Amino acid sequence: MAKQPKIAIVMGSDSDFPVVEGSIKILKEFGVDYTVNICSAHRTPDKAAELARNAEKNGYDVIIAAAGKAAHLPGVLAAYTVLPVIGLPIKSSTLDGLDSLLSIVQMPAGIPVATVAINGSENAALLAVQILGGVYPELRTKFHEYKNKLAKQVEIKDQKLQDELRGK
Ligand code: RP5
Repeated sequence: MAKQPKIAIVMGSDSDFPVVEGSIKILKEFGVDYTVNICSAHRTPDKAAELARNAEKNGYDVIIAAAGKAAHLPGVLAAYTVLPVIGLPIKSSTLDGLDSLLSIVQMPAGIPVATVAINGSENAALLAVQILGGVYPELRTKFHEYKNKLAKQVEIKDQKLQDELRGK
């Protein structure tokens, strides 16, 4: 059987899960297989290294890494794998997620992490699907459909607004 697309979602803490659920929703919508694990760059550094080292061998195509505060998880995973890593900065309580964003986005040359917006979990999954679309044509087709659906939703909203403005 041909290899199926698979995404590893890794989060630094269970407290990140409410945000990560946005990624899960998108992956379900696209029918992409995924796993979700808690793994901290600071509290379980060996596990983080092992997970990233084995990700390719375990059939993953892309890693989404969610982390908050001094958010080193995406960068650490990227250090141990050649798979693309998408960093999802979690909004923290004290600095509104700016700490997470800057910790993830400012990677040194050679070890990229594709960083999405603070709490941008839908976009993290969408970007992962787009990357997979380069390898799995059926996902590219689904992405065309997804964008068409988005555009239609905007058109419906615009029509509704025009109707309201005309007092219909
Ligand atoms: C990070 O520290 C986690 O990704 C989380 O966003 C943040 C706080 O973790 P907890 O103290 O809630 O476990 O490593």
